[in-house]
Amino acid sequence: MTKTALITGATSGIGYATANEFAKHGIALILCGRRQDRLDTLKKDLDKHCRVHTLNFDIKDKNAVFNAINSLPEDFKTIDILINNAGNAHGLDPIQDGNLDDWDAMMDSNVKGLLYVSKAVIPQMTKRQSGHIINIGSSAGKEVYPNGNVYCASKHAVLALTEGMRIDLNPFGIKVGAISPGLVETEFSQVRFKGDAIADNVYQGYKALQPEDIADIIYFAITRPPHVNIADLLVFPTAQASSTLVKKEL
Ligand code: 8X3
Repeated sequence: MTKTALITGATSGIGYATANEFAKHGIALILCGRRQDRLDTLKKDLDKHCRVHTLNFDIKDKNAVFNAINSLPEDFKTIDILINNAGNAHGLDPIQDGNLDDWDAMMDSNVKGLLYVSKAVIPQMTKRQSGHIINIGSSAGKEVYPNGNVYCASKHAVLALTEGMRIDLNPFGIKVGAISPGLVETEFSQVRFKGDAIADNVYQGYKALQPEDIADIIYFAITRPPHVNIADLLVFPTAQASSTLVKKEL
């Protein structure tokens, strides 16, 4: 039977690439994002491959999350796969200079938003005793780097929550895992540096991961046999050895 996947942050980057990858394989899609125009375009593009429903909300807004997910039409109500992808970095400052709004934005989306969406979806999975949750972590969830402080903390929290979910949902046969990418060339750095030209340097001088590389891995993870769960996967571009070591040719 065709599966249904809900993807947060589907309008760009890894979420967008994952939506396209899943669509190729006919998976029914619930695409969530803050930008209605992008959701509309995506729906138009993917409609020919699979059933698509869009939900326009900000995962930071608790009520909006529950209203949107509770409003799903009957034929999209059963969510087999949840991809908790939405999240961002804001700023790259030493802790003593950190901006409170940046901190709030990261904790509210990367940690609390992920929790709200999970809370809205998990009850139907426990009821059916099936489901698959993939949280998009980061290499920043595995190690802390200079000025990464709060972003790294938020991604460490994502990995802790992944473990917590896997433990608590174990009796229900629900798969839970995390995919943790290093440097992926997306709007990520534009957002982190608030449009500053410095963002352009992040992906220069080496071949960064592309969003499609991660989408490919996510599709691999969701297509393993029922007894196989990809619990935790760290993915770097070949040029990257750690958060602070990248072999660049400039
Ligand atoms: C994105 C990777 O190195 O910018 O999560 O933290 S990094």
